[in-house]
Amino acid sequence: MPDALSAPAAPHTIRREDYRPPDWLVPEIALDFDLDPERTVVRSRLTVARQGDHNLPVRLDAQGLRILRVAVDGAPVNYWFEEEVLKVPVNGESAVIETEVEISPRANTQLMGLYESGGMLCTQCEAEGFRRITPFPDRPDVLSRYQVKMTADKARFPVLLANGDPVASGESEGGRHWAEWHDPFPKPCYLFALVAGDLVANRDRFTTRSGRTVDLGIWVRDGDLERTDHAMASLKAAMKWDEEVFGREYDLDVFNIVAVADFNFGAMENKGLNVFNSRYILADPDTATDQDYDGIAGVVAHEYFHNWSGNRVTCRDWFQLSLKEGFTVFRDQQFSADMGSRAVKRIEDVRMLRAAQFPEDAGPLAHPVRPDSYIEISNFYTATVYNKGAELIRMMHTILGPEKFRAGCDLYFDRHDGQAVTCEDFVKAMEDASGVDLTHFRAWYSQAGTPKVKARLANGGDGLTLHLEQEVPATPGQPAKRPMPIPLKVALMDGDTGKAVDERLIIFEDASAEVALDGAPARPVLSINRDFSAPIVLETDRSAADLAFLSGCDNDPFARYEAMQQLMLDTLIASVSSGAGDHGPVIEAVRRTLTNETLEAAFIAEAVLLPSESFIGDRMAQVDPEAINRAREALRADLGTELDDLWRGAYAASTANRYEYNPAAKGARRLRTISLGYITAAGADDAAELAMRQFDEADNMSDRQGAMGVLVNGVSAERDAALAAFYDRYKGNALVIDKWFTVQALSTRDDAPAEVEALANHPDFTLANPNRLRALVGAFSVNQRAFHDVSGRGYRFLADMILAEDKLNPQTAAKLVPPLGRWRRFDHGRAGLMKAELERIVATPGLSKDVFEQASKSLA
Ligand code: B3K
Ligand code: ZN
Repeated sequence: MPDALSAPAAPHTIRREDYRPPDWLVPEIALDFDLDPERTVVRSRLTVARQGDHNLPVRLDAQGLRILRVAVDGAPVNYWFEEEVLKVPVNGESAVIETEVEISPRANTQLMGLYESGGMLCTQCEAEGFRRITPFPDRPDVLSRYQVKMTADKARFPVLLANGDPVASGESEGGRHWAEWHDPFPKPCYLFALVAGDLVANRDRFTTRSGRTVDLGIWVRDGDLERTDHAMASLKAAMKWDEEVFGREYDLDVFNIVAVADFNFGAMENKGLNVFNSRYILADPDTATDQDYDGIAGVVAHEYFHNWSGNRVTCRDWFQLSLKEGFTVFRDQQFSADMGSRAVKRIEDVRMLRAAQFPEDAGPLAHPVRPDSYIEISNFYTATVYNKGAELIRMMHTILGPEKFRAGCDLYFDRHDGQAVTCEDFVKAMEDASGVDLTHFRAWYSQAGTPKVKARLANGGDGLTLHLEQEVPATPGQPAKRPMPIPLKVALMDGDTGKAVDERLIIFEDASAEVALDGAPARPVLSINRDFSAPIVLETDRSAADLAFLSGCDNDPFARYEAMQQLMLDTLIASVSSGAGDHGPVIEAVRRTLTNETLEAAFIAEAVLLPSESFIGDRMAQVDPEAINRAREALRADLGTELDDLWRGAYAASTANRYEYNPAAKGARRLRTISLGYITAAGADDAAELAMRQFDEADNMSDRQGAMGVLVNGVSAERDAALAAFYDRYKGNALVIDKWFTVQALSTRDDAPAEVEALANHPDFTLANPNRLRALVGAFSVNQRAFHDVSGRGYRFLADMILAEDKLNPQTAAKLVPPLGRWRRFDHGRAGLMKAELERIVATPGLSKDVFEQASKSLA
C-alpha cells in the first residue's frame, strides 16, 4: 500500500504562464473526521466531474497522509503516486471517489493542516495545507460544497465547529459525540476549517441591513473570555462598515472566530469560521497596548472583509494572491482610517510599507505584486503582495475617484460572485465601470521595484514648471523596465501666506515630463506625493528651509509629516557622512510642532519621531550601522536637551489621563512615552526615576511597556527592576511575555546581541510557538545595530535559529531569512559574514523548500 509519506523531490519552480484549468472538478465533498490528537481518521467522499475532453486521471494532492483506502464508485481502484500526487483513474464523466486516511495532529509541528494547539484541534489550510488532511485537488480554482461531520471525545472536545451552519449533532459510544456542519457556498479547499476544543464563547448578534440575524461567537479558552470584548466590538463595526462603504452584506446565519495560541501568521478567513492567532483577539487594558488594540480591530476587520474579497470571489491560482490580499488590506486600511484618525493611519501604513516592502523591492527577493514564479507559495505572502498590492488598489481609487471606484467594486463582485478569478479581472471591472483606460496601469502588477521620482520646480520665461523624471530600478529577472503611470497629488504652498494653491492630481506616465503650473505665488514651495498618492521614492531639491516651512503649514497632514521626516533624514544622512550635522532646523521644526495647539497629539507624536535606523540605512549607498546609530542618538540627545521644557510639558499634560480607549487618549499616551524617550535621551538625572514611576503607576499596558522600552536602553537599577517586575507580573500570559522578549531584543545597548543569545536559552523560549520565535528572533533581526554587530554573531545566531526552526516549521523559519539577504547593502566584511551564513543554510542537508528558496535566492 503506497503512502504519501515519502520525501518530496528536489524543489521545482511553478510558473504563472503554465496555468491550466483543472481536468476534474469536485462540486461536492463530504468529510467525516474521527478526531483524536494522536490518530485522526479522515474519510472523504468526492463527487468528481470531468472537465473537457481528455483521458487523464483525477489528481489528488496528498502530503504526509497514511492512505487506508481508496475506492471509485464503491469499488477498489488501482491508484498510484507521482511525487505527492495521488492519481486515480476514472472512466466515466463523473464518479464518487472515497478515501480514508490517517493523520497525527499532535505530530504536526508545521501548523499546516490539522494540528493540536493548547489542547484543542484546529486547521490551517491556506495556501496548501488541505492536502495534509485528505487527498484533494488542492488548488483555489476547484470549488466545492462541503458537508463535514466530526466525532470526538466529548469531555476533551465539547465544542465542534466547522464552516457554514450547524445542521445536526448527537452522542456516540464511548463518551464521544458528533456534530455536522454544512456550508452552502462553494469554496476552494484553502477555506476549509474545523475546530474541536474545550472552549467558551463571547456571543453576540448582528442584524444585517436586509434584516437577517447573524449569531456571532468568539471562542477562547475559559480564562480568556473577558479579553474578547474589543474583538467583538471590532467585528460588529466591520460588518456595519462593509455594508455602508462597500455595500457588502454577510451571507450565513453564524459567524465564528476561534483564538489559538500556535499560529503561523495573524489569522485566517475560513468561510464562517475564522481562526485567529490569539494575539489578534485577546486584549484588555492591563495586557494589551493601544497598538495591539488597533491591530485587533484591523485584523478582525480584514478577515471579515475577506468574506467578499477572497471567499465569494476567490483567486484562480496563487499568483493572483494580491487579488484578495491587496484589495482586503486596502479595505481594512480604509476601515481603520474611518474608525480613528485618517492622517495618523496613513502615516502608520506608509511607515510599515517603507519598513517592510521597500527593502523587499530593493533586494534579492523582489517580485512583482503578481509574481511570475515561485518554488513555495508560502514565501509569497509578502509585504509586496499585501501592502504594495493595497497601494495599487489605492492608486486606482485615486485615479478613478471614490464613486467610480465603488462602481468598479460593485461590478467586480457582481460579475465574479462564486468564481475564481485573476488580478486582470479586477482591473477590467474597474475599467468597464469607470470608462477609464488602465492599460498602462497594469505595469504596476507586472513590474517589481520601487519607482524613483525626481521632482523640481523651475521658474522659466513661461512661468513655473514642474520637472519630473522617473526610473524603475532593475530587479531579479527584470533588468529593464517601462515607465509607470504614477498618480501624484501636487500643490504649491504659498511661502508668504502658508496657503495651498493649485492642488491637483498629475498622472505622470513617461520617463520625464514638464507640467506648467498656473497661478503660482511669488514664493512657491512644492508639496508633492501628498497623502503618499504613489508608493515611490521621491527626490526633490527642496532646501531645509522649505521642508521646515512645509512641516509647519502644509494642509495635507501626510505631506506635513513627510516634510519633517525628509528634513530629519537629510540632517541625519549629512551627519553620518560628515560626522557632524546642523541640528538647528530640525530642533526648530520640532519646537513649532510641539507648540502648535491645533494639532492632535497622535499626529504630533508621529511627526516628532526620528526615522528609524533601518530607514536611514535604506537611503544610503552603503549602510553603516554604527555611524547611523551615533548620528541618530546625537540628534535625539540634542532634541531632548534643547526642548527639555516642551517634552516635560507634553509629558505632564498627558499624565493626568486615566485609561480610556479612544483616539485622543491613545494619542496622548503615545506622545507621553515619546516625550519620556527624549527626556531620557537628554541624559536627565531624573529620567530613570520618571520612567520607573510611569512603569509602576501605569493603569494600562501602553504606558507600562513604553516605560520599560525606554528603561531597557539604559543602564540603571530601574532597568533591572522593571524587567523583573514585568516578568513576575505576567508570567503565564504568553502574549505579554512575548513583549518582554521583544523589548529586550530591540535594546540599543552594546550588549543586546549577548542578551538575545541568553534569552534564547531562557526556559520560556520555545521554537514551537511562532509568536515567541518572532518576539525574540524576528525582533532582533530588525534591530539594525545589534543584528549587524561587526563580529557577525548576530548573523550566526539568526542562521542557527532558522536551521533549528526549519526542522519543525519551515514556513515560519523561511520568514526569518530576508534580513540575511540584505548583504549587498553592507560593507565587505559584514557582507561576507552574512553570505557565509546563507551558504551554510543552503548547504544543510534536509532543508525545506521554503528555506531553500529564500536562502538560495538571497545569495544569487
Ligand atoms: N489569508 C491568510 C494568510 C494565509 C497565509 C498562508 N501562508 C490571512 C490573511 O491574509 O487574511
Ligand atoms: Zn488577508
